[in-house]
Amino acid sequence: MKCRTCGKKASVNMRQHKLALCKEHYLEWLPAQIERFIKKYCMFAHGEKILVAVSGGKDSLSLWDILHRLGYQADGLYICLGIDEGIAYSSESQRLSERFATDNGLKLNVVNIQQEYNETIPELAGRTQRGKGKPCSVCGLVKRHVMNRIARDLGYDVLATGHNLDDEAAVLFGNTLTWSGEYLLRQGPVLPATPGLARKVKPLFRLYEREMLAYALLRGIEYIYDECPFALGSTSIYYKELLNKLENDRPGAKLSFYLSFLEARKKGLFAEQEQVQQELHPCPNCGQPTSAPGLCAFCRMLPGD
Ligand code: Q46
Ligand code: ZN
Ligand code: ZN
Repeated sequence: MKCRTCGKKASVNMRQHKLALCKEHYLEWLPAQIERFIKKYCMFAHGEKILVAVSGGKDSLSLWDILHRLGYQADGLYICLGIDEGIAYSSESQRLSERFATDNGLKLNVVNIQQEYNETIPELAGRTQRGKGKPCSVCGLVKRHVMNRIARDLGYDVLATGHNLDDEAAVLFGNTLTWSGEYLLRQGPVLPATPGLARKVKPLFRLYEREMLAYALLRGIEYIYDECPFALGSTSIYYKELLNKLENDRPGAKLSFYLSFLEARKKGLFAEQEQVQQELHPCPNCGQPTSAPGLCAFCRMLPGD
């Protein structure tokens, strides 16, 4: 396989795009693609302050690297969840995130859940009904809350996460299996700002996981290889495997599944739902919007005085 641009030996072959590129041209092509999507989907402009949620994994660190290379003002946010599980998952991912920031002269905000809320994620999950069995639901709630809080308190215009196409297609597949209209309505590459909440964007949503892996490896980004130990056996991994089988037989199937969803929604597939959106009011404790009467789900979960 030869690079389409220069004819040298290709390092990355993308069957879904019928495109092969050498290292040098791949490292130019991928950020250019992302820049195109940022503009096409009106994610953010050059003067805006961006907060990138980094986990120490290949996607979020690569996203940060790309935004920096494209000349955007992007700071990082690392949330230390206190997950150890015998592989020092949180401390290792924090070390790699901090190292990436130092090596590139970037600003990283760090929030330690145990220091701020007195309990690690596994401890919080163990104590609450929501965390029964697996800590992921509690973890997701805490991460959303902290990301919103930091974006609001430190004056960021937009919050960017490293979700790639494989992540997004798996969530879409899950929501489609149950026809969860409310979730389908909200799922997308851009969630506009609402009172109390910053705009949320996913600049990698059209990039395959394999493409992001190739970018991280070719750029020499040091990232945490291990997945969070609690991700093992999750339904989203199962859906990713199913979609990979489909993609293998029909290159491009994953991308077209996701893009045709966005197209169908634009044409009004979920229009009726839109009118029955819930009323939101600010939580009396933290000020973030909630549909619950009284305290929001996050504040209700915290230990009482
Ligand atoms: S970090 Fe948290 Fe994930 Fe680990 S506990 Fe579950 S939700 S799997 S992205
Ligand atoms: Zn080339
Ligand atoms: Zn609250």
